[in-house]
Amino acid sequence: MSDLPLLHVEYARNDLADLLRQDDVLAVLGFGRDAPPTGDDPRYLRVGLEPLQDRAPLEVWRAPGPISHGVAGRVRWSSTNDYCFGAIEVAEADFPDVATATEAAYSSLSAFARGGRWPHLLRVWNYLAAINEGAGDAERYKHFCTGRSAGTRELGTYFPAASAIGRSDGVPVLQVYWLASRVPGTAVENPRQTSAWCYPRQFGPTPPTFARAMRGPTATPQLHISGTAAVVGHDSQHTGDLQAQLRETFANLGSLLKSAGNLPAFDRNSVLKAYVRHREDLTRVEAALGGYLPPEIPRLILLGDICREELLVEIDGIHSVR
Ligand code: 3EB
Repeated sequence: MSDLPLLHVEYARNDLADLLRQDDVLAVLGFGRDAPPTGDDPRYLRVGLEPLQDRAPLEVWRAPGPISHGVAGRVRWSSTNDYCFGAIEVAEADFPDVATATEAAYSSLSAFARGGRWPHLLRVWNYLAAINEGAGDAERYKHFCTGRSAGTRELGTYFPAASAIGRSDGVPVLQVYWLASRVPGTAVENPRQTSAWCYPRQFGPTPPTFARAMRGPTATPQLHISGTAAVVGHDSQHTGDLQAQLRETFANLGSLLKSAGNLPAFDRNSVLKAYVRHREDLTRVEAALGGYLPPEIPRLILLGDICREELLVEIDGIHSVR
C-alpha cells in the first residue's frame, strides 16, 4: 500500500491572488460569472456552473509542495511530487460535433497523463453545455460518452471517479479537469448500482466510463466520490420527486461508503457539492442537506443539468479520514 498525503480540499473566501501566493495550493476553482475569470496561472480555473448561494467561495486544493505548474498543448497543469491537477477547455465551434470535441479533449488528457509522472487518473469533472439536448441516442450527453470512450481507449478499464454536468451558463466550451496521482488508487463500485460501463443499450450506444468512487492511495482513507444520484441498478428512481431523489441519493452514498471499506459517516473532513437542475429547488435542497448532514460539513450548491433528464439533483464530494 502507498501512503500519499491526503489532498486537502476546502471552500475558502480568500482573495484568489492571496491563495495563489501560498506554496501548498495545487488548484483553485471558481464558480460562475462572478468568480475571477480564468487567467494565466494554470492553477486556477473558472467553471461555468452558477453557485446558488449568495457569494460562492473558491474551492481550494492543497497538498504538500513544492508545486510546479505549466501549460503543455491543450493542458494547463500543476503538480506536487504526488498529485497533478490538469484542466482542458475545448471550444465546440472548433469541431464538427460534441463527440469529436470530447474525443480531442480526452486524447490530450490521456497523452498528458501517460507521458508524465502522474499517470493515474483518480477523479475527473466534465462540464458541457446543453447536456440533455437531443432525443434518444442524439442526446449530447450520449455523444459526450462516445467521445470520452474513444479518447481514453488506452486507459483500459481503470476508470476514474467522475461527474458530468450541464454548464448552466450555456457556453459551448467543454471543460474537463482532473486529479491524477503518482501511484494508482482503487476504484470502488456501489452494490446498489449497476457499474456505469455495464449500463444496457437503452442508455446510449457507448456506456459511461467512470467508477462510482476512487479510493486514493493515501495512508488514511480518502474517497473521491463520483456524481451520485437517484439511480438504483441502472434505472432512475422517483421521477418528479425531489425529496425522494435526495433520499435515494443518500442511500447510495451510504452504500458507497460501506463498500469502500466501512468508512464512517460524513464529518467535517468531507466536502460535498450538490448540483441542482432547477434554481427554484435551492431552498428545498439546502433544507434536505441539513437533514442528512451535520452542519459542519462544507457544501456547495451549484446550478447545473444532470445527465439524465429526469434527475433533479446529484451529489459528489471527497470523504476523508484524518
Ligand atoms: C449515473 O449514475 C448518473 O458520465 O461521468 C454520474 C456520474 C453520472 C458521472 C459521467 C454520469 C457520470 O449514471 C450520471
